[in-house]
Amino acid sequence: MGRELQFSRLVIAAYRLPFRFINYKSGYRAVQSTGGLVSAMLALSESFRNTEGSLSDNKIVWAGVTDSLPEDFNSGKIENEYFNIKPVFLPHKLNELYYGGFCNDLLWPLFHYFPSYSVFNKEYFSAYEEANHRFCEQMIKNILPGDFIWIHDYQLMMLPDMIRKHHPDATIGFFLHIPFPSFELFRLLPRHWRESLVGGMLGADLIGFHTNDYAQNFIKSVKRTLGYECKQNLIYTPHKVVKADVFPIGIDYDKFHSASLNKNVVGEKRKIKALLSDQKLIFSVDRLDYSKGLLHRLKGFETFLERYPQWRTKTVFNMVVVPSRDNIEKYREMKKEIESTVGRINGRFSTLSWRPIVYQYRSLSFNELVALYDISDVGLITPLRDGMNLVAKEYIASQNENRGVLILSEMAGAAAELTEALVINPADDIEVADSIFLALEMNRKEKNARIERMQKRISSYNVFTWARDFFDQTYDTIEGQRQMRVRILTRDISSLILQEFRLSSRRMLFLDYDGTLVSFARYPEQAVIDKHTLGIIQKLAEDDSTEVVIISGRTKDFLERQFGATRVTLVAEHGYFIREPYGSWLSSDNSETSWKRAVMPILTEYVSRCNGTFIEEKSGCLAWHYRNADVDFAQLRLNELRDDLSEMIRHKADLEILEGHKVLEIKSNKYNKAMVAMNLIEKGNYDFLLAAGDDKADEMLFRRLPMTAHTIRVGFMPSVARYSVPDIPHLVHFLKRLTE
Ligand code: GDG
Repeated sequence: MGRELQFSRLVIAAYRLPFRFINYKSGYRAVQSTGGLVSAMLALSESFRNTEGSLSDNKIVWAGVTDSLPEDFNSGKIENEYFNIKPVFLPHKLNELYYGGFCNDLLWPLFHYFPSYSVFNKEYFSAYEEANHRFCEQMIKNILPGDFIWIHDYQLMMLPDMIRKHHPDATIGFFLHIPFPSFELFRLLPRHWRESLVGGMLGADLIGFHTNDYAQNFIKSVKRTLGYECKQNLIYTPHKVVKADVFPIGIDYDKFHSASLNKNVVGEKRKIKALLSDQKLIFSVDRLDYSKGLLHRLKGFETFLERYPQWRTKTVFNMVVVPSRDNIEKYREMKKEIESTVGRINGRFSTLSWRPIVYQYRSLSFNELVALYDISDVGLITPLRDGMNLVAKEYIASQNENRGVLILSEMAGAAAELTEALVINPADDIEVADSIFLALEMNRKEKNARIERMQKRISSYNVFTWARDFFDQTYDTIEGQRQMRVRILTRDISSLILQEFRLSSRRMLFLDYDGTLVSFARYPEQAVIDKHTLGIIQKLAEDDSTEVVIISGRTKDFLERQFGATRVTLVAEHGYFIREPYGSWLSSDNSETSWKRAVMPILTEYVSRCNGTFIEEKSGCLAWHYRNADVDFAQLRLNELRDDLSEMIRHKADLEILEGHKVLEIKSNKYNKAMVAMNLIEKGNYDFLLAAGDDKADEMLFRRLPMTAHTIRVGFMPSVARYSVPDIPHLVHFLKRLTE
């Protein structure tokens, strides 16, 4: 099963514990809970017990909330053969505001696309933060080196970063079990909440989602909320690279597949068959929740009875609803509405000997559940939104007689994998009705072929492969971070560079301006150098044996205003103009710039086609800035503009496109930063060279400099530089050390 486990213990944080504590007369007893995550982890823990080697403890350590555990319960050790429990006590009021409030009154409906059900309450957010803190306290008391920390779901989105602050080198994975919504929904949250949730998740090394859509929605929210650079599924935070990837949760396939042959299940099946006579059985089971589309499903079934009267009396729909949250008004109302709809449909179509819907509000035993999965002719699983939906996978796994047809909502994460199901829109009652008809009429050969294909998929990517895939990807991400960290300009490395700097007799420093010495601003003229940084540059440049070169894409007038009074060499417009210390500006390129007349209308067109963008005209170049435009829309227009310009440039061999941070420039290709720098270096006999920069133009310079040069990239993006620093303050701090 893939690579060896790399951790010595698995430590889980999830809202719900894998036990419930029940107060019997004889005292409290821990009773194993069921449900998606617990079943998955139980299966995993069982597999650990059979794993030889690497694990120091094959019990899973699990932190979760409890409010029913009595104070005098021996909280030092709560464990069974699978789990070692670390309870997180939340006072009732706090839990109400946190779990009942922020989690289930706000995040649950919002992330399931029911924004009108969402309640935005400041107290909820404070409680969420507080509860995540309490989890953090419990976790940091228990974490050991070598642990794999796996945080689960929407109740704990702030926890990864909280733990990271205490344990910077911990291995942390986060998995979201529900959908991550489109940014248009996520942005309904107040800005600070958004930043806290997304920033909190980014404390993990790997963030897992069920589908690519959810992962992409998350990445977009990161870009829009925190402005971090993202390339494919990698997110470049100031401190490390985090991966957002897709891990569709699996089930313990063999458990379901073999259970349907077990004699107790066979007994259950026989009982059901006896009740049905020759009728076909349609089956559904869900928790009571508005996301499950229960009322829409009933409407679909009613439409089926209307449109296909030949099937009346020959089908029974067994709808099982598992009690959940029915202390909440909205759920109670929904339950009433379901019951009255069932009553109405039964009243409308029943005969003396036949009732179309058998509705049950209760939970089923495992044997009953598997028997119903296997015996039913149709599995009708039609949530309006669902992160994954394990019932759909369990239904397929339990098919032994290969007689069932799965009708599955396209809004369930499972639809991305179970493509041989009849995939429907749950809100379209006619489509639901027609699919039921199709399923009932489907020939055996086709049913078998569909089931077999789906069984192949879910038996190979089961809950174990899912977890192993998640662990492996986390370690791969950490390996990637490590490779970058080798290059981080640590204090030790900078001390060595400093020593070399002091021992050298002629030095040249190339410093880019925007993104290297000064942060980006909405408009270029607003990004002026601060006194502190300028003071450091002045101090460095005072020394006759050090040449400081400010090498930038900025105009000469702008650089003159910032550094006019400083003894530095200025290179403007990527090398179009050069000014030696206190000298006058010289142009390195005298070629004509009439091409600007042809390019300008194209850029103007793109300004009007993409709101927030603007043109900057310089002497030898034109720049299209898109910093202030919508990120994704600008990316679309950027791709089009690049194509348009490339087409034009093909006929003008001496032009090139240069891409920087949120800017695209067109200039002559007869000069660039690297060429200018090499010319300057050739003029002197330098024994110390250093260059710092943050974008593609600087990369060209890094590549051309001799191997002995110290090259530093600002920000953790892939780079040819020898070292990197996370941000501008780190670089400025390093430069300051050179002056000391
Ligand atoms: C989250 C996401 C995602 C249900 N009724 C009975 C019963 N069940 C078991 C099923 C299944 C589980 O509960 C429900 O599966 P879900 O997929 O709905 O999982 P949740 O934990 O509710 O929700 C969801 C999941 O996490 C996993 O990532 O798929 O989208 O919302 O295993 O078998 N089991 C028994 N009797 C019942 O009556 N024995």
